[in-house]
Amino acid sequence: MERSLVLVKPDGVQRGLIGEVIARFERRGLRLVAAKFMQVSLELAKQHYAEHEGKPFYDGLIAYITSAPVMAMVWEGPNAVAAIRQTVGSTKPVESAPGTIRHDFALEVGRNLIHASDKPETGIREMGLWFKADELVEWKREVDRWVFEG
Ligand code: D4T
Repeated sequence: MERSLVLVKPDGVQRGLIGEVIARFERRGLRLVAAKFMQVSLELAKQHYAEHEGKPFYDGLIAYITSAPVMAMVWEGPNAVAAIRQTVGSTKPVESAPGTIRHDFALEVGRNLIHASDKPETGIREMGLWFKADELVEWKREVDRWVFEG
């Protein structure tokens, strides 16, 4: 079972799209592990986007993610990282496939609404950055056997 960090970024929160994002992951069959509505500190933003430090868009990225509250979540499921990236769409919204979140709700890369971990290892790293171990909820759903094959 893989896990991915998902952030509804400040633009998604301001535009009232938290419920829309959650509904899409629920409908896909993914299971919620943790959720936290929060203001992102400068320190956490820098840790989260460490790989982009020095790039031309870095300062704007840090300003954007710290500009207003975000909804941070962890979702799990078989191949959750790939499934979630697929539902989210490409980094550049105009390159996203129709039906994806970024296609349906966004236009610009600097206002692309949502973050999702890009690899299983990244999911583990990011989950540790954003959540304490006791904030992660281990649970089972009655419907799991109708969604998860194993
Ligand atoms: P995040 O991390 O926000 O989910 O985005 P992605 O995983 O889809 O894309 P990324 O890591 O390559 O980029 C991180 C973040 O930087 C912004 N960005 C990116 C930007 O403003 N201009 C750019 O040219 C690129 C490549 C958008 C997402």
